[in-house]
Amino acid sequence: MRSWSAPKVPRLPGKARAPRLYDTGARELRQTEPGSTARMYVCGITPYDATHLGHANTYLAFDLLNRAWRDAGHDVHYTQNATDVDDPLLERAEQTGVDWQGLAAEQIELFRTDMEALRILPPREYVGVTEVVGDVAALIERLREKGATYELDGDVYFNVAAAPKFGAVSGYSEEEMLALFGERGGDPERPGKQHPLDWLLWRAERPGEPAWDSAFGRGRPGWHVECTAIALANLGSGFDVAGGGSDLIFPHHEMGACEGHVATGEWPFAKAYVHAGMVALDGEKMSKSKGNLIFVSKLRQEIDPMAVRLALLAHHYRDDWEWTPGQRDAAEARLARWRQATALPGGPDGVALLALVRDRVSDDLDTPWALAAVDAWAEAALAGDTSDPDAPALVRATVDALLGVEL
Ligand code: 5CA
Ligand code: ZN
Repeated sequence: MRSWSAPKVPRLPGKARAPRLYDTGARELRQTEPGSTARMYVCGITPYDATHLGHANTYLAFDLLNRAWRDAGHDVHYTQNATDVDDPLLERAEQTGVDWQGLAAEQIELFRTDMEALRILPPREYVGVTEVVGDVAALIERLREKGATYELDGDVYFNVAAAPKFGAVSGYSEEEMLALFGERGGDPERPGKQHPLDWLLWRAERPGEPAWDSAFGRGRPGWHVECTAIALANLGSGFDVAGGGSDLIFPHHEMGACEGHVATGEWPFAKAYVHAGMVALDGEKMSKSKGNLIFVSKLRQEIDPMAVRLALLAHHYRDDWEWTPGQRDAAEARLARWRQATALPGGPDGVALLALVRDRVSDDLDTPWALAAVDAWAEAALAGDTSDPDAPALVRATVDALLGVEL
């Protein structure tokens, strides 16, 4: 389906090194080593409610990576899905008496508008699952041919015993896995399964639910396999980064990695698994199911979208944090200060600031420090150091290209 429109990214003088990132699977910081084209898959929204600050925080993290890779001279092939058929979407449509396809289309459109306002670079392929059900079914067929699946009352399951790398992404104990699987859309207690952690690949048609024809009868794809199929079709296996929020470490990315491995025989499915922290409100993770949300669409009507971006950038992408109104005031004040400083006829050394921001961003996307460096530059400029007449333009370009903030 249609992606969204791309903001212009200024080219900066010189070249950065490719960033190093915390890889959840390796459990340490690792240098990314993309080829001339870096390949990235980021899990997209389940479109049943508007984009909240938690989503924005996650997509912003991978936007920073996208920008850092480009600054290091790489092209970036970025793919994202939208889970436009799944239980929570169908449930919400049913509760509110609206058509599920209409609800998904409307929320995806709102998401695009939010992403554009936040100047998030668009994916090359933005793929709704309903567009590629045939590809997903073909992948399940491959898994079946490898002997990794079984049927239970018409549903098709992945047999965890067929996945030699199971556990490699999260490193969680079986006890932790069982608890999280139950909380995050899994069915550890369903009778008849061969193992409680076996996961659904294909759900047979239930009355009133959307369904597609397949070699396993009419039904719809399970969650994890959609992302595996979309990533494989567009990026191939061994792509550079699979990303999402930390709530996707298990089961989603664990199970997806195993599907990719078993289907292709190649490991790793993604070279690095990278996860953004969770944004909370009133002490709990922001989530559509709990309803404790700050919507991007609402916030950006109240404050400049660049202040929304700055509020998010003030946190390290891997940290869990809680939204408070004070952060919005601080971000607005920072934006105003930066705009004021870059409107001056000169400032302190702009080349030095570019080097600092590049250095911080390429070190696991350390935006709090990058922001502090720009703050110090702006303060010095406002205090009267206007020695470098080229600095304001270069600082604007730096902040735009690397942090996505248009001053
Ligand atoms: N459609 C699936 C991924 S295939 C999904 O998780 N959709 S979602 O709408 O629930 O979340 C979209 C993205 O936002 C995911 O990467 C998720 O990890 C992230 N996310 C969800 N809630 C938060 C939160 N409170 N803070 C940070 N990121 C979040
Ligand atoms: Zn996903």
